[in-house]
Amino acid sequence: MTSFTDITDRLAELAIEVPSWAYGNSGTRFKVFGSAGTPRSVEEKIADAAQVHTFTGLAPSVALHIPWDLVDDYGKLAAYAEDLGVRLGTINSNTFQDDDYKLGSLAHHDREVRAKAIQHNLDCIEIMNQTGSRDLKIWLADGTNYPGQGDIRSRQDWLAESLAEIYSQIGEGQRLVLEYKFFEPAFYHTDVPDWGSSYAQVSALGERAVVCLDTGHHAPGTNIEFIVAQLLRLGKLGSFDFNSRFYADDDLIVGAADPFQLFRIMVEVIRGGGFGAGSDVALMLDQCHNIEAKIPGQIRSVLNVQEMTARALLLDKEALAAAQADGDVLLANEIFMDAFYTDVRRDLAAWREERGLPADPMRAYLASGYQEQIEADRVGGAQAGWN
Ligand code: PSV
Ligand code: MN
Repeated sequence: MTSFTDITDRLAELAIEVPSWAYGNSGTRFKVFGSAGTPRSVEEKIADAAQVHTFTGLAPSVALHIPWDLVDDYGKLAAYAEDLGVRLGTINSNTFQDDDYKLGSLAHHDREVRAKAIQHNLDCIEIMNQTGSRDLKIWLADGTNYPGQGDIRSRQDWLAESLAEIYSQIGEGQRLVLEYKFFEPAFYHTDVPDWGSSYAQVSALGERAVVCLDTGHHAPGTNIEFIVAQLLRLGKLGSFDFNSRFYADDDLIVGAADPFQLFRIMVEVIRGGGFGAGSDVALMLDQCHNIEAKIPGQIRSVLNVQEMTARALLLDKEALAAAQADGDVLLANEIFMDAFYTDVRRDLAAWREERGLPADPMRAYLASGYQEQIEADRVGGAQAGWN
């Protein structure tokens, strides 16, 4: 049996990257609701992200999205973040918001549009050089809506060429991370729809190109933990974009829709060496809070990941391996479920207190006065959002 005291050191290795866009007004294709205290600048987004780390100790870095997080001086921004106790993480490029990208970006049929999208990614690498970020994350809205609309095979070749140009500028300690999504905004075909397509593209590039798995980007019923196991086996799982989905790319709080799925994913992450200090797998959130409070929404998210990680660490691997070797189907399942059903909340509260963190980060944040302060201070100006 594995007990909570056996896993405390490993738990301390958990680090989750939060997305800058979770603090701004973002969310759905429909109404994006404003809220009091929403950041008006990149600095204010980072200040909010730093609160999540202060109260949980779980979120030491913030991912940026370019151009949403454009500033003149990234060295200064990195220093500002450091003063608040966090660092700048993954740089997400964005080739889906300009009119030029209507029919695609890196996989577009027109070389000029591809060149523009490539240049944007090279600009992002320049930002990474200034922020000290390791990862350039590329997600493409590229695809088509109607059969016959585009040459789906040539688009793979164009995409490969574009990615190779970007990859040639990826520095020694940097990585190109390619995210996949099976539909939306393109509805007939997507140029990087699934892990296999992403894997094929990044494998052709080289060692420092890896796959990003966004949990919301799969068809209902997909066995995501199998994909995790497979990519870890192949050494190509670069990062996660964690969120919850009921239907499609819902961008809800991770662990909210299906905590059991999050548990199963974390079991495979740990099993495959993707967790902890020695691992290169980045655990990021990619969420939007449209109706819920944003900072508490992020706090709840990282706590959910922590809870399911603790349960996954509690899995009695030896007993499970023995039951599997015996072909004991029901015992193996029982051992697996025992770990999932273990309520770790009280142990985690005590574990936090031992480390000088609040036992209940949600309540501690709400009592801190930060929310009231930003609601009073941030009146006027344009609230940050998708643009
Ligand atoms: C696309 O749906 C995505 O998951 C990508 O990661 C983007 O960078 C992010 O959402 C924000 O639009
Ligand atoms: Mn994503």
